[in-house]
Amino acid sequence: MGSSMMGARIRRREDPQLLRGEANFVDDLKLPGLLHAAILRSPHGHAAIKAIDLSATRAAPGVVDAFCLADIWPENPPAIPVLVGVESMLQCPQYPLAGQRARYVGEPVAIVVANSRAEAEDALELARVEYTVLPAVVDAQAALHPDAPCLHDSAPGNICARWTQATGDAAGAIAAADIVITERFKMQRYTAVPLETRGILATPDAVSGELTIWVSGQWPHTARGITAAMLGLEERRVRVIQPDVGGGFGVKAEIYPEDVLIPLAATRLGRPVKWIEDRREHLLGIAHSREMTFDMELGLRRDGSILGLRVTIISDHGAYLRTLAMVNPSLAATGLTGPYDIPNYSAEVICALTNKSVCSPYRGAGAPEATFARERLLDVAARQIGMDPAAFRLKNLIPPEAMPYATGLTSVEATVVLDSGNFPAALRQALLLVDYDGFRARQAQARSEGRMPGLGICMYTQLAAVGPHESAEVRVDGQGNVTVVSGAAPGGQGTATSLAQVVADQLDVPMEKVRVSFADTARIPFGTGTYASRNAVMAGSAAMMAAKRVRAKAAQMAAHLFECSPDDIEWQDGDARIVGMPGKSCSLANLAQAARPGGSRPEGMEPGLEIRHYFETHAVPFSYAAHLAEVEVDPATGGVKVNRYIVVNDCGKMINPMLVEGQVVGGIAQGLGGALFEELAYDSDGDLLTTDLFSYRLPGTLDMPNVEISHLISPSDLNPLGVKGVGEGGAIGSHGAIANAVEDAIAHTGARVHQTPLRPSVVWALLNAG
Ligand code: SMO
Repeated sequence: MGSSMMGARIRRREDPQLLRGEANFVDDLKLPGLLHAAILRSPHGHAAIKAIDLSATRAAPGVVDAFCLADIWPENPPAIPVLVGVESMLQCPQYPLAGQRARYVGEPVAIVVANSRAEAEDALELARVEYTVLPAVVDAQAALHPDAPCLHDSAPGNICARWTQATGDAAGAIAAADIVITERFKMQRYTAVPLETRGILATPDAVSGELTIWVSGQWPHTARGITAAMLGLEERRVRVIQPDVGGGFGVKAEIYPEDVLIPLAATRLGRPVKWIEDRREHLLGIAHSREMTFDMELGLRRDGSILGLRVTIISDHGAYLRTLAMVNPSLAATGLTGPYDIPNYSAEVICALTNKSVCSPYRGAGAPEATFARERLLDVAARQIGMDPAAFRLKNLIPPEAMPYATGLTSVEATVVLDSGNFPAALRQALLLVDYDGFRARQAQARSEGRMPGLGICMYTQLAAVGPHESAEVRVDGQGNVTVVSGAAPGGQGTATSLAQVVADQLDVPMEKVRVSFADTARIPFGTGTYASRNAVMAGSAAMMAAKRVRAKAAQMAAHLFECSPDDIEWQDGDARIVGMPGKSCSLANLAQAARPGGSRPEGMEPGLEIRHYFETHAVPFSYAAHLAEVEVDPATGGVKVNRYIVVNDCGKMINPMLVEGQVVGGIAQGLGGALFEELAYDSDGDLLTTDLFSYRLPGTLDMPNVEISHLISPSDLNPLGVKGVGEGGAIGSHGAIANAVEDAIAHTGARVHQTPLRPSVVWALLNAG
């Protein structure tokens, strides 16, 4: 197209509003008569609830309502449904409020609604709950012990799911191997911590009978369906709107108890009710993630070729299974082979229940964990056979001529077929950029001076965008303005900018003419939402196809006006004209006016220059990257400084490389936080120790290296844009790169890295263990 906005580094149209503080987050919405909710939460990791007395709470100043589970549902309360499960999964549902048992600290037990949040919180203090404290189990391995306290009668032994994911014959390959490497790696529990916590505002309309919900979420259409079903409402009378969202990262896609409680309270009271999660509640109750242990056996030939990999994954699920229950373990089990040719593979997945907050997807959803474990294992293996870790990887990466490469694995989201790419080329380019050989010389020199630099390599593949569909409506009005309504529901990643680019490009109009709106169930009947790095691929393709069809319709309209064949229509600067007749042209605005209802159109043409398109697919593109981290460990303190970070990224074609790079850098910041600092730590009673941002250490700008990014472009054949998702990638490659770099820095002392986070105290202990 003439305007060629595809691939342009265009600044985000979202930013001026955000920078000026003019964006509208849930908490910015003010409605007359607004009430505020506060949630009473279990102070115990595991306790039987004997009685709840809310009489003093209800009598407190400003209080208009207070209820517990039995007040609303004396029996058969609705459970939060599991949308992504596996066959072996047992029922361990969470209800909107704890009934007879509380299973994690922070679990909602009752709700108070008052004229102000302060009054609601004060009234909570007057609630009397009689608990009998039960023994808690907070460690997944301990939970699997026969004597461990059992969380759910429905899940004996605290195993809520257990299955095997396999291709080829891993046991046979390992038995036949020259060398077998056996290791255990563990990633800690941590989470996304978006700048904006969760929040929800619900308001009923007595006249229309409609319930409107504003929520800081990721998938309004799904949230509408679940809320309506759990509350017994007609779906058509529930409208879910997602205003500006300050980061979702997966954790806001989960359906939480508050997502049901607030609409329920609003419906009971006939008034708007709002709840904004505070930071303590956030750390207690937001989806936790990443906590997995990998017991791995790798079988090698003496020449360094990988014959087989056998793994047991223990996934710590926390106390319940909610909507996205099996995403993380499934994506970990099907992501472990990554970009490598590992024909014989078997993973046993054991999902353990513990008295901790519920685990769910967070940026990468199982892939960061699996990538960390695999890339650590590969470094261990290379060291053991005396091979350079880069050469070892190059030997085992899937060669470009083997693409597309079917792994033989199928996750809960899609079949794992690596669609396109050149993995060895990405690694070679990264090694060149870091001056790999030069680094080894510099490292030897630095070591002789008592310093400890290290370089780590990590390769990953990412299941990048899932279907089954996304929607877009493109409309041109009589002024030539273009409106795009998308089923996507972004959380700050610049989707409005990229969709505007796609549509402006197709229609050959200036970007300013294109307005993008989304995340409102009343504006478009079907929408999927934001997760799995899917917006550019799914929402982008839907918008592109809708715009393409609008343009085709406009050409037919022009042919009708000019009394020629649509084949004789060409476009110049957004105007239609007859081929070879420069004098005769018609603007998009005029074509939209001509196409209005009541006008003259070609026979059979629907009125209006507007198209709704559903892009439907079950095939999934895979993006990938090589990450290289150069660190320096301080031998005195164990502190790790990441000095250089190189990414060779391939996400197919790019709509806007600046947005892609922003996503990569942001993902690396979250991965670096997990690799080095962040942890949701519990004590043995199930008390969360990290309930504020002093004890939960987030990475800051001073922790971040300057990330050097270059791109390979292997277009995807699976969508008309040729793009692949990239939003999660930065967070997938960083733990492995940084952990491998840390071990590379300290390996000469005999120290080995088996888990994250690599806080100074941890690294210091590794250095001083001997
Ligand atoms: S962790 Mo995600 O929103 O697939």
